[in-house]
Amino acid sequence: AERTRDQVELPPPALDNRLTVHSLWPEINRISSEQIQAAFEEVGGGIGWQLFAEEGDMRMYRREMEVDGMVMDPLKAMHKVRGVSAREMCHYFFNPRYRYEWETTLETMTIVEEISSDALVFHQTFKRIWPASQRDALFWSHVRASDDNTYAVTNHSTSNTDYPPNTGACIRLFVTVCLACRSSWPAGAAPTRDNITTSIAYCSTVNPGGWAPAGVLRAVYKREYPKFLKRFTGYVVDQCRGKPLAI
Ligand code: 16C
Repeated sequence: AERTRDQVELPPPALDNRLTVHSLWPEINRISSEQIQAAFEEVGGGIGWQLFAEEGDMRMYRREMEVDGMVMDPLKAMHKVRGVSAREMCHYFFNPRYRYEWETTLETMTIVEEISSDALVFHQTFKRIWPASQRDALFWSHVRASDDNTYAVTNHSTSNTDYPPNTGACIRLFVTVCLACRSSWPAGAAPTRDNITTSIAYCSTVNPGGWAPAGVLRAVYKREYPKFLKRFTGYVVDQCRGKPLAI
């Protein structure tokens, strides 16, 4: 029973019809496609990407960018994880049931709308970074299969009249995040936990939505992004141990 439940909730291999008739669909489709394509582009020859963290197979790059004195540095991270599939990675990233177990910046998470099995709208509040005000975010999240053995989750800020920005203690921030994963295994062999490798590309752009000291912000993300990616991938490997591989 345990196995059946888990399998049923894995990201669907094709789009859910309830999503494609929703008013957000054109935006969700366009932004997800753009993000997934950009995620797999190499940073090697790209202009302005600076490596700021490296550990094992993980590499993190950022581009320094300020708009009206606010730091909006785009981030791009690459990683390789053995023993789990792209679909499993995206399952744990997308499904809110697991979020508090790996997301350490979170204070609260509310599901604002269940659009379909592959799209949700979330309101989240984050831990406060001293001396800035606390932040919250409202974003849709969509998981999809793209190419062969490729799954991706895209998160992008949206609005909702029930959750107006900047009314309480929080300043609304704006986020575009994409976790794109591609699995591979030796040609001619069947995929197993022992021979599968998943390449991960994680891209994130956060607009802080209001003033926050640049130095503090850069110091925080240099510490928090590597911490997140190591913790999240380790979490998925732990969760999948002993379970049948889901491709
Ligand atoms: O992608 C991640 N998580 C997803 C599910 O939650 C989702 C979330 C996106 C929100 C990303 C913005 C996080 C802002 C956190 C601010 C508080 C940090 C507290 C630090 C502890 C004391 O897509 C994984 C997200 C990993 C986030 C790493 C931290 C990035 C900080 C960026 C700077 C934010 C500016 C805040 C202005 C005060």
